[in-house]
Amino acid sequence: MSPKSPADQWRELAERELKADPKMLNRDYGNIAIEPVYLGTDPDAEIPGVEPFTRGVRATMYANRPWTIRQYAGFSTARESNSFYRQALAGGQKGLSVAFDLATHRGYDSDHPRVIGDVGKAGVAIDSVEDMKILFDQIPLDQMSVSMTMNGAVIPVLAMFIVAAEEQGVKPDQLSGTIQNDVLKEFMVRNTYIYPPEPSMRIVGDIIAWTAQHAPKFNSVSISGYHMHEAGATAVQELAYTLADGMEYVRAAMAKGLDIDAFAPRLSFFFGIGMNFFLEVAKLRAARQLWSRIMTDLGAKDPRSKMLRTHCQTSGVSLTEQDPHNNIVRTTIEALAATLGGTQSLHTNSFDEAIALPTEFSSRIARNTQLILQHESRITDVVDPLGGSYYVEALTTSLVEQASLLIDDAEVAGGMTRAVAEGTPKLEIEKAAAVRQARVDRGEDVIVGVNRYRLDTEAPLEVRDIDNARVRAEQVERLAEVRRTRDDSAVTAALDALREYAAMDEGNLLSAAVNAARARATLGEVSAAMEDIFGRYTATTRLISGVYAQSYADDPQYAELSRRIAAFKADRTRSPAIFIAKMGQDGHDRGAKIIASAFADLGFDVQIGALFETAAEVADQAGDLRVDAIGVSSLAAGHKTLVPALIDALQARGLGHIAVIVGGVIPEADYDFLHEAGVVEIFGPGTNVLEAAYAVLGQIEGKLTN
Ligand code: 2CP
Repeated sequence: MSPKSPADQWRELAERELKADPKMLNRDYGNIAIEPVYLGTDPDAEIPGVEPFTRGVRATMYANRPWTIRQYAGFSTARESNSFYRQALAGGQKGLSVAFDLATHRGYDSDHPRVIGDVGKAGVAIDSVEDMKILFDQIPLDQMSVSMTMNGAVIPVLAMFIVAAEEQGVKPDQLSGTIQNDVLKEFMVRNTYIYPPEPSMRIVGDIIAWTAQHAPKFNSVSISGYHMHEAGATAVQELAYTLADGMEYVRAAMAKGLDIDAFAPRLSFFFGIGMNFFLEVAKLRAARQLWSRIMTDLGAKDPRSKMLRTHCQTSGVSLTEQDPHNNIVRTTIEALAATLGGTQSLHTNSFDEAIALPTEFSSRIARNTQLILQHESRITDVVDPLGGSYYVEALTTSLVEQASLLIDDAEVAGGMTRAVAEGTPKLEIEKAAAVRQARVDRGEDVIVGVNRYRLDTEAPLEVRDIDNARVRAEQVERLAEVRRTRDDSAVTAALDALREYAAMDEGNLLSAAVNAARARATLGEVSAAMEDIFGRYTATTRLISGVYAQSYADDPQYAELSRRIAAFKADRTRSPAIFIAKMGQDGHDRGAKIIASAFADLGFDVQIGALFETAAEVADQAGDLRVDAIGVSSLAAGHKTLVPALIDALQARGLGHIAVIVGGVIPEADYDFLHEAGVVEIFGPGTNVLEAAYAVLGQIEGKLTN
């Protein structure tokens, strides 16, 4: 019997997916007939829906079912987020994706003193099942697929979701959706970990085991390269470290005695999509090819275990504060790359997201970007339309080769848990980020409206502002109500059981947390019970050096600034000293790291603080270190609460002479407020590092001569 032709193989698969004649997918553009797939003439050519899935995990892809429009959103209270979700669903969104605030991510209830600036700011505040029920009010959880971006406090959040569904009458096996649950990249780039790497890996394994048994339609992990991309990773690094993380989760689950094919079909992925159009298309194709091979090597037999299904998000770092409507164009290009790359689900950024949380207007445009691609552009008519392009295929092969080498390195180093604990991938990504920043600052990489074609004056942009004090007051009140009306002895018993599971290293932590959530234990209490046993992780901060000095070796402005700093040092027998601070639960540290290493290369004496500090802690350290300036990096909207608190703390310690500088995502509408509070310089996104260094030196010299 002769082997089946590619066309026959494809038709057989397509019939199964469609449950009908695939000819119904044939379309025409007038006299031009369009087939649902183009397979070429090579009998060995790859077929969509067939291992290694380079051309897509489904034979019919979008010609049968387009990707899920899944916008990541959440802010303020559960009630306000719920109303936003329902509006978005009415406007054409297909799946939900919940953004939690940073207090929730880091396992703190809204009334905890460390989270004063964070409650409700960069996501929705969730303290108990009662909040979770409000979040999904009138959203039937047996029908809506819900993604939740949660890693640190993943156990209480998933437990509360399960109980909220239960109280809607929905059983776990009816739930569809995804939990991010990808802790390794938290240690590398995203920083919303709570516990040290090893117990964190146990949590990942327990969730995979629980969902495989009780919630088989729920995706147990969203193995994420997105945050590496955002932190400045190259496409090869993003691919390699993400897939290597995936291998680690597979091994962790297998170590629990699970059969690989029992859980692997519900591992999912998440990539960032930037502006290098064809490279990004090839990245998704390479990811699928690599994963299929990796899973075969790890022993998977079921083809579904080898399918890399992914969500994508257009790149946040590619958005600019300057001339922000250009971001609509950038997002469209990136969305096109994600979909031509074959993503299953997509978030398109709103044009104002470099500055603040999206408004209703900007989120509508972002959603419509996808609706227009699905309904008007006709890109969904044909499966993998770029397959067979000489260029795209060559890029795919190169990415596969390069990423394989890096994966091998991680394996030789003992796997990603160890590599992450040692900090090597993090440092490599930071190096790549610094190189990229230097290229932008020098104008070698052009960014329209930022380092070229910049407007003289920018029109003001209306942005969403969250009244953090109001949200916090509401949350604190509801927490008090929950604590008043529950049976405390049931809560204590459930938390003791959880602690025991944690200590014994047996029993499933999620199942214990579900009991605690039913009893109305709060998120902070569930999290703290595990912290009692596991401890809380503190990262050590390491700085790269030399990247800026090297990139600017021939730059006269750089040389001039270095000279001025050397003169400062000669005059005062010390260097100008700056402390780079991250306050609140905002773990975005790419900008802080870039500034710290660039300033250090220039000759500043740079100290970088730990993540998650309070204003008082920063003031104490700045005093002890006798710095001239503090550079506050703020990317999670806490600046209006935390910066005035820092200035008060400095004054109270007699340190009012220290210049306070703020950088990061600061809406221009807040500049006056911050200046009035005493801030001397503000650097928004897109600031040239060299210009910032000149300004800071000027401020320090000014303070010292006055
Ligand atoms: C799909 N289906 C098809 C076809 N295409 N059936 C027949 N023919 C086709 N052509 C079926 C699928 O098999 C599936 O059913 C169902 O339709 C849904 O499709 P899907 O492709 O699985 O899409 P999905 O349900 O949307 O799931 C996509 C992912 C999932 C990627 C697998 O993990 C996901 O939604 N992830 C989203 C993650 C997310 O939103 N993250 C937010 C990050 P079955 O299921 O029965 O097979 S924002 C984070 C921020 C930035 C942060 O982290 O800080």
